Parts: sequence; structure tokens; C-alpha cells
Amino acid sequence: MTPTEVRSSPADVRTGRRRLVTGSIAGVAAVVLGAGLGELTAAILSPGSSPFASIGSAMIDLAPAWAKDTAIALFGTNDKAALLVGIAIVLLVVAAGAGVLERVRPPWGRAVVLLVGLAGAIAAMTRADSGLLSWVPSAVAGVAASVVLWFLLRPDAPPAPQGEDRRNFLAWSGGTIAVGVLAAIGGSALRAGTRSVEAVRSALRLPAPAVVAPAVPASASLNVEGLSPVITPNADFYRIDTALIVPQLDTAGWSLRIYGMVEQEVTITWDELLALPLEESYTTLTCVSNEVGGDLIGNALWLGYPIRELLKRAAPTSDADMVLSRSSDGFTASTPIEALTDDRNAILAVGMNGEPLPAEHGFPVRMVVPGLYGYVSATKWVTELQVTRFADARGYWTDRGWSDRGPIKLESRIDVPRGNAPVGASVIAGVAWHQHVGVSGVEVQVDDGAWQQATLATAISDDTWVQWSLPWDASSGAHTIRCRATSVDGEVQTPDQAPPAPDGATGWDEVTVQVI
Ligand SMILES: Nc1nc2c(c(=O)[nH]1)N[C@H]1C(S)=C(S)[C@@H](COP(=O)(O)O)O[C@H]1N2
Ligand SMILES: [Mo]
Repeated sequence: MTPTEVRSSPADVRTGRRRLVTGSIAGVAAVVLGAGLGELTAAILSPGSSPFASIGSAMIDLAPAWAKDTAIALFGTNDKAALLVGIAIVLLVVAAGAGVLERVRPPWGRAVVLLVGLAGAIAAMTRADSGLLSWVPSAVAGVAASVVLWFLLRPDAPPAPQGEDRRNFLAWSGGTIAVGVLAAIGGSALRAGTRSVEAVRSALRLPAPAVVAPAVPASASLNVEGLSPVITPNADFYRIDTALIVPQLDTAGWSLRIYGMVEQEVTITWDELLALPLEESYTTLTCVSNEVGGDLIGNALWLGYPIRELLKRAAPTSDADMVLSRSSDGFTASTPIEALTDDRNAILAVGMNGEPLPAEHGFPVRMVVPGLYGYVSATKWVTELQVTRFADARGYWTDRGWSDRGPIKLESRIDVPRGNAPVGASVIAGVAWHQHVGVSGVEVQVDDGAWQQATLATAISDDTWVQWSLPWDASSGAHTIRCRATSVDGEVQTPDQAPPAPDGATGWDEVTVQVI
């Protein structure tokens, strides 16, 4: 063997590198075109079948609980945008890899691209709200990408094009990317133009309540700048759910079915629901993922019909102890049946702060149950109530390691001051909550001083949070402020720190402020 046989010549290295580059470019171009055509097809067929969203949704459902908790902790309510960016990056890397593979071992690159399309199609078909044709957009994406990949790297094309060939290759690749991007833009424009459910929603006039909520007393608000308003405007209300694409449910097709361990199965349509005497109530929703000091909490005026009345019609059997509510997109929540049959305002809500529910908060109908974290009670886009037993069925998050029951824990939060405060700052203020139990007091400690009673605003009810404040004479320097609440039943908020999983965070909120 002579040395020249094992060592690559400089020309070989250059050719090898060019193959790598042309392969990557062709792979990316093919996949961008496929993805764009897939999104356009989805926009025409049904938004729920978008290849991107299907793969993203499948990842949300398959991801281990810790990954989701980390995503919520890192990105908060932007967790979905972060996921989509992540998928796009991974897809581009896979695309480049498939292109190189096609260059050196055809047809394996095309096979990889087809497999990705197949994965999207399977993901789309396994969604709870999938239709007969949900696989089509991903199939279009996979087939288009593999045909284009074949064309750009076809066997008779020079493996490492130069001169005229190279310019041709780059022109075809660039054109392919441009067509893909245009298709994606066209798809999203089409989708924006056909938001028919938004039209249904904005044309809707909800009936006047049969039971009007008592007016919020002026003393519910302490009028401190920077303090969370007593009622959270819809636009500022936190949003947490597993839906990458907000389900688009028309009132015309909506119905709720109550079945399972009942004597009488009950189905109610939208018109039947609206004809019932609807009741208004203020309830503060809280997410179990809320960290101490976190903002996954909001208070609204809800309009709806008591679930207890509908359950009465269905007549649950006496051994049932849970209601598994299900949304159109397959989310489920396990609610203890007593929370839906006792006298609290557990409702099928249609209105939020005087408007129909916003789409992302569950239009047209969601559940609201005072006293329980959202994951076991607040099902949005709800379509089914299955009366069952904790021993026989589990909710979406229960299956992923969270507690099967989720009563909201006693908590309090400091809203003012946060970060820096000017010398002369004169108030410490925040909110406290223990829904369906009620808060009787809040104490504040500055540095290592004595605990001081804060002024408590008038709570709207035991089902809502309450504002609190304490006058403060801020001297310059760093100060640490803590707060702790006491509930109506005498419980004092524990200093023991617990993370959100598996049944809600505990501990005292503590902020350090620089007074300058
Ligand atoms: N369909 C559906 N409903 C859902 C969820 C979901 O993922 N899907 N998430 C629940 C959780 S965990 C919470 S905290 C509340 C949040 O309601 P919001 O987004 O209106 O604030 O909705 C609940 N309802
Ligand atoms: Mo939640």
C-alpha cells in the first residue's frame, strides 16, 4: 500500500466539503418548501392539522413532566413560542443532515424526510380533535420535500457543482426556499382571514344574568400604584394550557355530554345552556405551577350555570366520587364530585368580565370551580363530563405525576415594591389568597424586625384573592421584605418551601429591594 492511497488529496477534501455544503443547502431548501406547503394545506383543510402544531402538540403530550415544568418555569406563558422556535431549529438541523445523507447515500436522505412527514401525519391523526384528513398536510410536506430533495441532488447532477452548475444549483435552491416561505406566509394569511369563530364570538350577545354578583365594594381596592388590580382584565389574564393552536369551537356545533356513572345521560346544546338562568360570580383562578411570588393567578367575574344543577339532572350513582371533564382537544381534569355538587359557585362559564370567553380562555364554554387549582377543575373548551371514580380514571396532569386532588394552598405575594425603590417609598402591598376558605390577615416583616399586621382590603368573597398593604418608611440601603397570610380557619402560611410539583408551591414570598 502506498501512502497516497490512504491520504486524501487536497482536491478530494475540497470536493468532500462541497458535497457537505450542497447536501445541507438542498436539505434545508427541500424541507422549507415542504413545511411551507404543509402549512398552506393545513390552512385550507383545517388549522388543527398544521404539521408544525401537530408535532409540537405531540411533543407537549409525550414530554416528561419535568421538561414541561422547566419550560413553564423558564418561559412562563411564552412556553409555546419557545417550543415552536425549538422545533424549527431541530427541523433545520435534521433537514441539513438529510441533505448530506442524500448526497452520499441516496435514497436515505429522502427516506428521512419522508419519515419526518410520516411522524407529523401520525401526530396529527392522534390528536383528540383530529379529522379524517388531518394526515394530509404532513403527507404533502413529506412528499414535496423528498421530491425536491431528489431533484436538487439528482444522480446526474455533479456531486460538487462548480461554475455554471453551481450557480444553477444555488438558484434552484434559493427559489425553492422562497416558494416555501411564500406558501407559509400565504397559509397564515389565509388562516387569519378565516377566523370565523372569532366572528361568531364578537357577534355574540350574552343574556343578562339571572343572579347578579353583588357590586364590588370600593374598599376592595387599596389604590396602590403597582398593586395587581382586584379584577384582572381579560387581556392580562394568565394563560396556561397544552393547546399549541387555540381550539376553534363554534357555538352552533357545541354540546356538553354528561355520562358515565349516572342514571340519566344528559346532553345540553349551546342554545339550551344560554336559555338557563345564568349566574355571575367572582372567582380567582390559580395554576398549580405558580411559584411563590409568581403571576399564574388572576381574578375575574364569570357568568355561567351551576354544574350542580346539570349533575342533578344526570343523577350520579352514589359510588361516584369524581368528574373527569374533557375538552375538545383531549385535555382532561379530575374534579372531586363534592366540589361540583356542594353550594360553591362551580359553573360552566360562558362569560368573563362581561364578554364571551376569549378563545384562549375556553370559548365557548369552560369550567370554573372555586378552591381548586386549574389543572383539576378549570377545563377550557369543555365538551364532556364523565362521572367516574378516582380509582378508575385519571386526568391529564395526574397521569404525569401531579396530585389527583388539587385544593389551592394559602399564599400571599408582595407586588410593591419590587426591584429598586426610591428613598421615601412609603408602602408595601400585595395580594393573598386561599380560595373557598378565605384570608383573615396578612403580616409583613422587614429585615429582621417584628412581624407587622398589614391592612387587609375588603375581599370580594372567600373565593377571591384580597389586597393588603402596610405603610413603610424606607431608609436607604438593601431591605428584605417577607409576607405571610392567615386564613379564615386559623391556618398560618407555612415558611416551608415546596416546589409546585406535585400539589402546589408553599413558602413565604420574599423580596430584596435597594432603596436609593
Ligand atoms: N382544555 C384545557 N383546559 C385547561 C388546561 C388545558 O391545558 N387544556 N389547563 C388548565 C390549567 S393547568 C389551568 S391553570 C387553567 C388556566 O386557565 P386560563 O388559561 O384561562 O388562565 O386552565 C385549565 N384548563
Ligand atoms: Mo395550571
